[in-house]
Amino acid sequence: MSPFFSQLVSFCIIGIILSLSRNSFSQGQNIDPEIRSKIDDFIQNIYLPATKTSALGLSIVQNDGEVLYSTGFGYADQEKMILNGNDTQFLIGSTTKSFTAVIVLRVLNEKFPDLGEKALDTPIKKLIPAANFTFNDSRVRYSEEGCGIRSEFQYNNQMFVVAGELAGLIANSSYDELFQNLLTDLGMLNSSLVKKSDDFSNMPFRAQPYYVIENVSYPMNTELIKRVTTSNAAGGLYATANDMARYMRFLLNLGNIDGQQVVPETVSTEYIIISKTLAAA
Ligand SMILES: *[C@@H]1O[C@H](CO)[C@@H](O)[C@H](O)[C@H]1NC(C)=O
Ligand SMILES: *[C@@H]1O[C@H](CO)[C@@H](O)[C@H](O)[C@H]1NC(C)=O
Ligand SMILES: *[C@@H]1O[C@H](CO)[C@@H](O)[C@H](O)[C@H]1NC(C)=O
Ligand SMILES: *[C@@H]1O[C@H](CO)[C@@H](O)[C@H](O)[C@H]1NC(C)=O
Ligand SMILES: *[C@@H]1O[C@H](CO)[C@@H](O)[C@H](O)[C@H]1NC(C)=O
Ligand SMILES: CC(=O)N[C@H]1CO[C@H](CO)[C@@H](O)[C@@H]1O
Repeated sequence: MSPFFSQLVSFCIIGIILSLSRNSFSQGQNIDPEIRSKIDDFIQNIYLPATKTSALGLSIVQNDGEVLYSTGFGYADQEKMILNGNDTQFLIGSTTKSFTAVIVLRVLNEKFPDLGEKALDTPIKKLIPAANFTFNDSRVRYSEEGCGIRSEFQYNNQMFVVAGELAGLIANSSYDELFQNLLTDLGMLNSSLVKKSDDFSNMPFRAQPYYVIENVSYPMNTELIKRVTTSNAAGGLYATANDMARYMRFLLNLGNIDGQQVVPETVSTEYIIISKTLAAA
């Protein structure tokens, strides 16, 4: 993990998928007040003070896709005393990678429907001759080699960036445009990728990031966040707790949200199988 990404851990969005029995609450009713007060108490009185986290967004989605709880804790900005809410934007860091995976599968399915899941095992050059990538290229050239290819799992930002670039090339578009299309289709209207042109001073709906040194938290220079724009596919998404609830509903309902099939069910199933395989590895 690069130092930049490790700094991001002090502000985060937590999404929880609860496997609660459907009969626990009546339809449309929100979270059980007793469970809610335990969660609130833990986050407010234990988690935030112990970790010096200024703000935390939480959304809880039941396994069938019903949003049980979507809320914000703490302050989006401690100095200006701006309360954190379920519409406050947070840089969600590496959770962005899961969106990149959806985008890659979506593009491959659109452009190579006949290949099906084999698209992932097809050499890139066959999918897009113009790609012409080598491991000696651009960002990869300056990375230290940690292990041989396919020999072991390694946390890796660069390959997500490459995957995002390739999805853009294959779609004759750009990663950022594909991302924006996905956000629009998912109805994640309060979320966006970081842009070089962002004027953070005019974005009170964005959480001020903090970093912690020896148990004291300091506001971070938001201009530094723009460094992530070279690696948007690995960590450039600003999202809200409400929007992350939509994303969870989309995944839990196999690509469907509000009755609209955003990616085919086959693609979603593939996504889940790959995720489970990786989690088990
Ligand atoms: C950091 O601060 C918290 C809350 O003020 C306190 O509970 C904890 O003991 C402190 N930790 C250290 C290492 O000083
Ligand atoms: C978001 O927060 C507002 C204000 O606390 C609340 O009224 C609303 O129900 C929340 N939204 C969801 C989806 O829980
Ligand atoms: C691929 O890149 C190499 C090295 O830059 C170049 O020599 C070659 O012509 C390129 N091939 C294609 C198909 O663009
Ligand atoms: C990798 O790129 C560097 C810088 O362009 C070049 O000097 C080197 O020869 C390349 N190595 C290989 C194996 O192509
Ligand atoms: C790719 O997009 C460009 C500009 O948007 C367009 O001119 C070109 O025809 C497109 N190429 C293909 C193969 O669709
Ligand atoms: C802070 C912010 O951008 N809020 C917007 C979130 O999305 C809703 C619905 O599009 C808007 O009404 C809010 O203004």
